[in-house]
This record gives sequence, structure tokens and C-alpha cells, in this order.
Amino acid sequence: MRTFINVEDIGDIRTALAEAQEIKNDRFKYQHLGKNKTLMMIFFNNSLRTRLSTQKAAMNLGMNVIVLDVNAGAWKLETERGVIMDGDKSEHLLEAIPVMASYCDMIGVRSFAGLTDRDYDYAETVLNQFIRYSGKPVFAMETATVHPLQAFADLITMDEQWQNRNARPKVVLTWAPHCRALPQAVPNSFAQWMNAADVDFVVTHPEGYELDPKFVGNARVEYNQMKALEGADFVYAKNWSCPGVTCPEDYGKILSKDMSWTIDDAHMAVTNNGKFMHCLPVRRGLIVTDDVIESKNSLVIPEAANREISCSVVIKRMLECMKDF
Ligand code: AN0
Ligand code: CP
Repeated sequence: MRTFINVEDIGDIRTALAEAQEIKNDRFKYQHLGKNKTLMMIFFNNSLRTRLSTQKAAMNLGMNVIVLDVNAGAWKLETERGVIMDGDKSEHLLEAIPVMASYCDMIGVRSFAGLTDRDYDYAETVLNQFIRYSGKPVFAMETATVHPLQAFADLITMDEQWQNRNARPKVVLTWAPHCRALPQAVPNSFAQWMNAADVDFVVTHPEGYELDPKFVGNARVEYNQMKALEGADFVYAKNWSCPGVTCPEDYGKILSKDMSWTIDDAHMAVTNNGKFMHCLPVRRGLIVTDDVIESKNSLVIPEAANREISCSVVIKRMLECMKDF
């Protein structure tokens, strides 16, 4: 594996899930693979889980880890070509990338959507520059449009919960209100991975929040949230800003703050004793009530714990490939 961005990069899902359990049973089994190899994690945005779980996964595999917070101590980086750099950005990504790459064997990138220029964000401009100019394996740690390490961890968590049941689970991705404009990376990847998994997948959101067809595919969209939640086995809540699919000029805007979409006991009551999921960080009172997130049906902590496992599978696969280069 040279890049980890989309669900196709992981190959067969059942094989990946089996590999995740193998690693979970013995996290240090592949410690020899990373000896004298260095992972560089580059953050353009904040993180708690990704920062810690990725570092832990790399250490489990015997790697050394370097972490760079671009906005805290490094030179401010220009990302676009053809500009006169007379502003506050002292260095161009086109020099910084090969320099950073010269110190490492593998790169993880976190770079959120700017939410102002849809084409720039959806072209994954920053991530693609890392792939093109580093010459190293690159994985997304949430980029402009995707968060595959999260979606893979979510799938591992659902697989663990659903074991020994014959029917396909009903999984509902529901939009929920938030006070700030958030990216679409988490719902995009979640939709992409659920479409590839053996589940009955439904997406619900207010009108105008339609996700990009590249990710949502032919998933069932139900605009009535309560109807969508009926009989759900898993409820995956997330806020996202307008993806600009039906109305490009609304890209990145907040179109609704409708608090009737906040997941509370009344929402969970229509599900099939459904489990509550969220990638975290979550704002209580907006996305979900205290009671729901603290309930025995809440999976938010196991999801976060499985980030170490999803990342271990990805880094292991990249290290295995490196022998060929
Ligand atoms: C980010 C988002 O919604 O994409 C990160 C989630 C993992 N959340 C915030 O910025 C609050
Ligand atoms: N879920 C997730 O990626 O969290 P962080 O933003 O804290 O890394």
C-alpha cells in the first residue's frame, strides 16, 4: 500500500477486519517491521485522537516518530503555485515537502478543508502535493474530503458489536446541529466505507446537506430523521457544513441549526436498541445529549480506542510494501 485515502486502498474488507483483530490480539506482533524506519506526522490542524493513536500504532510497529505542527513553530507554508509570496507565508510547500520527506520513510498528513473553495478542497490539493513531491508512502489523517482512519476504526467497532448475528445491521448516518462550519471529511469517508461494507445504510440530513455523489453513491437518503432512525442498529451522528452539491455558492456554509436534530433519548427510542456512535470531539447539547453519550449503548470510547488498531493495519501494510521499493 503506497497511499491510504479511499476504501479501495484497503482491499478486501473482511481480510482487513480479520487483520485488525489479529493486531488487536497481539499489538506488538509486527514490531520488527518498523525497525529503523521513521514516520513523520504533519498537522495543519488540531488533533487529540489522531495524534496519539497514530503515534502509538507506529511505536507498536517499532517505528520512530517525528511530529510537526505546521502552525506552531514551523514557517507558515504557502500551498498554491504561482503566487508572489509577499504575505505572512515564508516557505512554499514545494520545497518543504521534499525537505520533510528526506528525514522520514512514511508520511501522515492532517489538512482540513478551507471550506471556501470547493474545487480546491475536493481536488485534495495539499494531500496530492505530498503524494507527488515526497516520493514516500502517504496516508490521510483527515484531509480536505476524507478521514479513512476514522471510518476504518468505526467499521472495526461495528464489526465487533455485530458478531454472531446473521442479518445485515441497519446503519444510519445522521446530520446533527453545530455552532461552527465543519468539514465533510468524516461523513464522506463513513458513507464510502459503509457502501463498501455489508450493511443496510441510510443517510439523513436537512435539505441542502446532500453529500458528494463520489462518496454517498447510491445510499438511501431519507430527509425525515425520525423515519430514518426507525429500527436502526447503529446511529452515527455528525455535523457537516453544506457540501455545495445542489447549490455550489452555499459550499461550507451553515444552512441549519435545527436543534430538533440533536440526538436525544426520544431519537434513540425509535431505534432497534441502537448503538450511538460519533468520531469525537463532540459538543454535548448540540450533537447529542449527556444521557445518550453516557448511556450503555454509546460506543464513542471503543471507536476512539480502535483508531490505534485501524492505523496499525495501515502502517503495517505500508511497511510490508516498502520492502518492494
Ligand atoms: C473535525 C471535523 O468535523 O472534521 C474533526 C473531526 C475528527 N471536528 C472539528 O473541527 C470540531
Ligand atoms: N476523531 C478524530 O480524528 O479526532 P482528533 O481530531 O482529535 O484527531
